[in-house]
Amino acid sequence: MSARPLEARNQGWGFRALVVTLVAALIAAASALSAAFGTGVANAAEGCAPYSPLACDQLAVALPKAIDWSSPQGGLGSGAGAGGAGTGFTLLQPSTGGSFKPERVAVDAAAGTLAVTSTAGIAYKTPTTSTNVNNLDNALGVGLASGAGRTVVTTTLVAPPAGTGKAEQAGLWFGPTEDDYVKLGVVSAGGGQIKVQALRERAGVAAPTDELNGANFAAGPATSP
Ligand SMILES: [Ca+2]
Repeated sequence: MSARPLEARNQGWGFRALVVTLVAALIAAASALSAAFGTGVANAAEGCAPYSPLACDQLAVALPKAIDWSSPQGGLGSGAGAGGAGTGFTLLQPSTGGSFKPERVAVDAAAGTLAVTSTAGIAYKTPTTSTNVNNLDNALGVGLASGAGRTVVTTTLVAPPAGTGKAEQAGLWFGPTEDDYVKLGVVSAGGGQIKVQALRERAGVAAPTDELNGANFAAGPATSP
């Protein structure tokens, strides 16, 4: 899964701004992630835990903010050891069981894309109400300055794969924690199809009424949901 330029801008009303990101997640009942809460953002001894290995004063970005991967972006590095090109993102959604895995994030400057190879993790619900959850890796984001204003965030998903129908997904998230956020993404629906889904979680609760799903449609390079 990859994405082309991501942009956020403030339109003048709304949220006490928090974070937004490209996310890629996979629910896979068979493979529980080890809860390695010890790398990257989870290390309270460095950076701005639990949000980022970067210093706290490096998290917020000025609006309008556009991330264009065809040019150097700074922020969290990609590739093994985070030694590759900057992703443009400065933080990650704090995760109980997930972490920053830069070796699964790649910047393609020629294509102007960011590719995230997902793992079996998702922020959906909590371990007390579901299984294999609150373990999302690489939920990249940036900090937005708090204040009045409606924030608009856009991105382009390039050729979302069909997945296996186990809720593999990518898109945008916005919120302070893994238990309080809204997200908009493309989700694997099985049978070679995908769907657009909007979902909100409040205090760890994502009820059926907190979820909107579009009609299924065929995945593939020509898809433009
Ligand atoms: Ca959650």
